[in-house]
Amino acid sequence: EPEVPSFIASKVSQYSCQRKTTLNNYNKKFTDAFEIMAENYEFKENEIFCLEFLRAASVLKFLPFPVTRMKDIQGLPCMGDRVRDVIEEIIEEGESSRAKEVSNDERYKSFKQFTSVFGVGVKTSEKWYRMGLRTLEEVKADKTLKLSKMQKAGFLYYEDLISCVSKAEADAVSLIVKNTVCTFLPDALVTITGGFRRGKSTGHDIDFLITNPGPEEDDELLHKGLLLYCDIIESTFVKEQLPSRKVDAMDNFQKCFAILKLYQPRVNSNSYSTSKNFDMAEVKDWKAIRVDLVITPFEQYAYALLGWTGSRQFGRDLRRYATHEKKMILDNHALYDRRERIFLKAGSEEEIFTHLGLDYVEPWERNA
Ligand code: DCP
Ligand code: MG
Repeated sequence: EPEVPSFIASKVSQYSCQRKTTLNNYNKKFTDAFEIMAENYEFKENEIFCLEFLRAASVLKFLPFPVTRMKDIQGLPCMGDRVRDVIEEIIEEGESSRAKEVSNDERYKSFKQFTSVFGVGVKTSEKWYRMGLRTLEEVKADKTLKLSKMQKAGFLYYEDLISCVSKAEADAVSLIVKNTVCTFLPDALVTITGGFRRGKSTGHDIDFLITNPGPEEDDELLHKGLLLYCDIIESTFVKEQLPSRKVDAMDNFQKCFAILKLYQPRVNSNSYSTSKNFDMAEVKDWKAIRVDLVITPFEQYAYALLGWTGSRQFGRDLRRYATHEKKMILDNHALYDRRERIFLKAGSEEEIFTHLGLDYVEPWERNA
């Protein structure tokens, strides 16, 4: 007695770019456990095991029903032994002892704290952990540490940055960014990407893609005002270079990992403002918000939009699909057909899916 008659497990693709995954997750208790396991493997730099759990999480996010028996996952892709053990225990015991062990593990807890700071990744966490540091208080107290500019900003605005960005805040920032960009480049296109474009109601940051249609490129834009903290990474894109084959490659766009100062509406006012309210100077009337600004040449816009909309897992699977099923190489700049030895141009995301022989997947169906 299958709960959804049209659902056939053996027809589920191993690639999330061939599945439609909305934010409606019936299997959160499983996927939360998988994500803890994956994160722990990421902290141990074990990419294979990390991806195994992320792929399994992505398959269960796609299922149109909650898993209640082992029979429910029969025939599904990405259900290896390690994954099945976790599922089985959650079905029987209500929770996973492995995931629980991990979340109480000293190393995991320290890495989780360290990487919650803007500018701190696995490498820095590893270094701090080896030095015997375990908590952020210990890191802050250690005056011998040489923090990067990014990490200093991360500590300075820590409380604001760990509190989620709401959709309302994203919309407010979007207006500010659009207005500011338009004063420099009146024809520029500014698009919110990342989780908000996929329909999420909160995020850890706001991602923007900026392009200027027409011949001239503008690399001046990011070098002007508005930002509390901004680390500008210059474009390193070289024309005609082959797309990167790395699973999680950084792209070469000019970009800026910024912290924006968003003034909160005053009492009795419902509008956001970027100008300081001097009469309320004693209360903090702003919130620090993480913003990624990515500048792309117009002809790469569709590829950049697809890449920056994510989800991360959806992007990984698109690239894996291109490589293994199509003998093509995809990254955030371009799609290269290795058989024909040509770059495939695209003016929209739909065209990229068509080049890859895939059915179009809407942004809100890419929550893999
Ligand atoms: N991305 C990318 N290259 C990078 C960084 C990110 O292609 N160097 C892509 C993958 C992500 C998307 O951009 O899905 C946005 O990155 P985020 O880390 O902001 O992820 P989300 O927006 O999906 O999540 P959150 O809601 O936590 O911000
Ligand atoms: Mg984001």
